[in-house]
Amino acid sequence: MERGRLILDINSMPSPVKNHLPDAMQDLKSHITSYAIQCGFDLVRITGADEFAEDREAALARIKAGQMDGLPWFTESRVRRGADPQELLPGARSIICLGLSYLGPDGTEAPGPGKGKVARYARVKDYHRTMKRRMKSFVRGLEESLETPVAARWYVDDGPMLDRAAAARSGLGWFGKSTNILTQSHGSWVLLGQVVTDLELEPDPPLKKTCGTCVRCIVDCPTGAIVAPFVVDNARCISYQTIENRGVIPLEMRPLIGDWIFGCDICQDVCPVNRKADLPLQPIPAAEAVGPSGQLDLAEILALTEEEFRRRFQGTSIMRAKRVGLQKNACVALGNNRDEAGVPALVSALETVEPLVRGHAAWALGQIATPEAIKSLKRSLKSESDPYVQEEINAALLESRQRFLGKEGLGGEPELAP
Ligand code: B12
Ligand code: SF4
Ligand code: SF4
Repeated sequence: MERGRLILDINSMPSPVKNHLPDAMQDLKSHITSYAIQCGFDLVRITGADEFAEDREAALARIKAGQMDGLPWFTESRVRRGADPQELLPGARSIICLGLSYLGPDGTEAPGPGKGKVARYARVKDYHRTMKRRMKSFVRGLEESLETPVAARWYVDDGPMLDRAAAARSGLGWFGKSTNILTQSHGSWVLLGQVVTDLELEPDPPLKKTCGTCVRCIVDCPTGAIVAPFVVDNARCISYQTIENRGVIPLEMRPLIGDWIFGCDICQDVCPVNRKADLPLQPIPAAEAVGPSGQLDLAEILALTEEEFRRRFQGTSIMRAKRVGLQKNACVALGNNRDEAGVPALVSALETVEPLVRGHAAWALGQIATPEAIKSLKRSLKSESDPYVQEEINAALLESRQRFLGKEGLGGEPELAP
């Protein structure tokens, strides 16, 4: 897109804007707000283009404390750049902060047997694409209505911008203790984007709202990831472990992950502000491969080839975890379900090419600990050559022995053929 500068001179303004202008800035702002809603956003607020100094310091402190460990791309230089809108768009004057709700009518029901749960935001089509498309047509439409090029850059999640900091300063919402941005109308079920522009717009004030004395999210987070109000330790968060972690899920985290196989919504599901959340006006289309209740069949996930995985999840946020990640998560969920019906799928997973999937399948079999599960672990130990997987199998056998003894009293180990 051609970039330019808009000089806000009322006399030179095009008639569509000038005509209904008692006050130029106010009118331009309401034009922008209503047009953003028309382009498919639920919330629109404006903030200035000055630095996010406090947020930068908070983010740098989080990195230093090791609380962003595991995200190698979340670097100090990225934070410094993202916290300074002038770095993102030289000459920036305003940031148009946008919120798009992804709340669906179906929600929190516990998955049936053999099923794993996907966080709500991934039950709709990849929001990056939807929001960027809507933002692009928003900026193009603005240029047309203002009859001048508008210098603008837009961000959703994957850019250096501190999305929540911009949303909070613009009054789009306020920081909840879970670190999620809460909004009055849509709760925290909003995805955030920003258009950084050289348009001079009147900033909105931040909201005066806070969480008050509530600590529900901190208490109910199963992993203790919200280590203090407004501080999430990335590595303890189920969302990180099931989406971003490219390696082994730490042993101590696995039982805490429950049946989440992509993301986690617990700190949002328990939040009282979310009880009154409105549904979106123009919803993001559903991700049919996931379904509105976000329940996926774990055995089916384990059986997917690379090509089948792509075909099924292309265009959804699930792609972020990659096939191996999703299969690793499916193993953990099956292990936590302790559902004997999951054993055949896990036994097949013990033979897959990827050591990470084999290792997590071994762990799950050790949790289920039926004679068939133990037998398959013993059998695969004989042929396994990867030291990491061998370690997982040995640990699983130890665990399964303890579980079996727990189940059967002191009756000894099951009779197992080698
Ligand atoms: C890295 C990241 C993650 C990481 C780390 C999360 C984290 N809390 O930092 C992981 C993978 C765990 C993650 C998980 C999730 N994420 Co995420 N994630 C991001 C990303 C890319 C960067 C976040 C970041 O800058 N973190 C750094 C820390 C320092 O920032 P922060 O936690 O917001 O901390 C601020 C406050 O604590 C505040 N602060 C500090 N002290 C104090 C004190 C007081 C009194 C106050 C008021 C504030 C305050 O200052 C800090 C800096 O602004 C953003 C997109 C982006 N580009 O911004 C999405 C983003 C934050 N994620 C998002 C979502 C939807 C999620 C999940 C809900 C997904 C899911 N269902 O699984 C979970 C929620 C988990 C949680 N409780 O945070 C949305 C959040 C939307 C919203 N309404 O808030 C974002 C904005 C993406 C988007 N564009 O919509 N995410
Ligand atoms: S997303 Fe889940 S694990 Fe992460 S902070 Fe929220 S409740 Fe805790
Ligand atoms: S659960 Fe309570 S403390 Fe946590 S974000 Fe919601 S209102 Fe704030």
